Amino acid sequence: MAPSPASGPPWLVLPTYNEAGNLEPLVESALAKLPPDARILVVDDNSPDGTGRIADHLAQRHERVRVLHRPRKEGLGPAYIAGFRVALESDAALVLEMDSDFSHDPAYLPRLLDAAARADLVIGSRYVDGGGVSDWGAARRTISRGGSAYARLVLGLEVRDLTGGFKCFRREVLEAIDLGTIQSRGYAFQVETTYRAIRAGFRVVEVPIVFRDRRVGTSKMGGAIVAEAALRVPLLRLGARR
Ligand SMILES: Nc1nc2c(ncn2[C@@H]2O[C@H](COP(=O)(O)OP(=O)(O)OP(=O)(O)O)[C@@H](O)[C@H]2O)c(=O)[nH]1
Ligand SMILES: [Mg+2]
Repeated sequence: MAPSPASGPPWLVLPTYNEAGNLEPLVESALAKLPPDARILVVDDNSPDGTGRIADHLAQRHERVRVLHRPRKEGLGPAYIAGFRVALESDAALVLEMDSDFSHDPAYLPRLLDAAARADLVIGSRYVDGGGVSDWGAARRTISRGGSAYARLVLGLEVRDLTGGFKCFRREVLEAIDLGTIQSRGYAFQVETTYRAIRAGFRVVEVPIVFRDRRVGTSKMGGAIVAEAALRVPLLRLGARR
């Protein structure tokens, strides 16, 4: 493995599928919150609503914005892995991930970056003091909280928010966790990356965030994604035993 640069810019990876109404204000807002050398990489899976074209316009306007176009929707996991690879092939020292629908407020980006000075993986967490969820009804809250508690129990972890997708990885973590063998596509992807990082001995810190409902557009969350997470979590545990 090539030696890692001791320093380099942060890269923010934004997965998009039909986020035409969110992407431009989100990118502008993130650019304003990130340090001047940061890069943003939009990973679009050929969104039918033209999100990919909006991303291309943003890349023309801002030198700091790049776009990775993928041919078809394959889920969050494969999109993130492809984006992480581009950031690692470049000069990223830190790789941030967040949803592209304003559920994750770009105002928290500096908080995640600050915490990365004392951790290898920072998680923007709904389930630590000061964190929370606004807008959600009882059913969605229960699924999310229950999902994190279930994964924590099965995997024997102390992390409170295992399914959230607002995270900052130090380059060394992504280099160590063997991205090529990750098969999770939905929420399970978030659980799997954190589990692998902890098993590899990296230090994880949670910082509080308040999660809001998406600003516009429709959710891609569904029963299949929840079922995948429920089934994959015990498989992760079994895989680690072997
Ligand atoms: N590139 C890519 N992005 C995806 C895919 N599925 C979801 N996303 C993006 O991943 C982020 C999270 O997906 P959401 O649909 O918001 O799912 P969610 O946040 O679990 O559900 P809501 O809370 O209802 O919004 C959003 O930015 C989506 O556009 C995919 O298959 N490919
Ligand atoms: Mg969302």
